[in-house]
Amino acid sequence: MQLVKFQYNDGLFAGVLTNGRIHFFSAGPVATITHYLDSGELVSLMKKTVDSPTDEVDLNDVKLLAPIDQQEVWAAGVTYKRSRTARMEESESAASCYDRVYESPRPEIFFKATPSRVVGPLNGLRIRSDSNWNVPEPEIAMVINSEKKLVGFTVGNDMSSRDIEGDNPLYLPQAKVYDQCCGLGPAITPVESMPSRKETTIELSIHRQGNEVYTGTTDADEMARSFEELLSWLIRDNSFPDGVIMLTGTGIVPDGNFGLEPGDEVLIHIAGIGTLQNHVIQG
Ligand code: DO4
Ligand code: MG
Repeated sequence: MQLVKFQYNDGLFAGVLTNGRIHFFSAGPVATITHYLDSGELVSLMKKTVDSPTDEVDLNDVKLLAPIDQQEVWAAGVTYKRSRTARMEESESAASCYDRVYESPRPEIFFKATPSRVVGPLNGLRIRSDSNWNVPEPEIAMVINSEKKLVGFTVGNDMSSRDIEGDNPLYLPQAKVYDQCCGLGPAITPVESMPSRKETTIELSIHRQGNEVYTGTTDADEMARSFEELLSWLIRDNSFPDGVIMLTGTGIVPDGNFGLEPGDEVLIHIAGIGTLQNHVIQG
């Protein structure tokens, strides 16, 4: 059972996805998910909805939307060895910063996106007009409610301009935050339904003109920090009245000079959640 936001005919709805069918919430058609994330009884509300005779619709007949209302999106960085190595290679001047932050008690945490900068499944993710080297970053995204409690997970794509970030670490916000810089979806899996960290595999594949031009894989167990640890740093002296989504860092960075091109299709699959697919557009 997963929580989804979707468009059906001309309306926006939230509901529960199970076995390829979406059940509208039993409270009647609602367009937001925050209430359910904040309820303290997400799984039982979802079960109640599936078990009650409410309207339902086939997954193939709707357009899934990014599972976000008014939440800010934040991100952690350099939480996997692969990210540390790649960052140290791309930025000679900041190599020691990346090396140190991987080992330090305090993680790297940065602001990633407002909801208007987030795109959902099958929508276009942007590469900046002033950048020549861009990669997707496939990341497990924690869904945290307004009580600062981790309630679920979704798939995140932390699009990054590596040439801008590599030029000077002070350019990080520009390499990370811009229109259509973040992908989220296709659904939220409640914490209780996620596989173990080792079984939470993360796969990235990139297709260009019908050919697979990149593929990579890792799993959540490769992450150097726990989800709880990242969350505890994020919420320190920070309130999130609408809840917050936190990307947990990438463990897959393509080698060498590989960069995205407009028209590429990016597929990120995370076990227990599903596949987030987006195409790439140039700003
Ligand atoms: O420090 C740069 C960003 C790191 C990041 O986004 C990641 O490791 O996923
Ligand atoms: Mg990242």
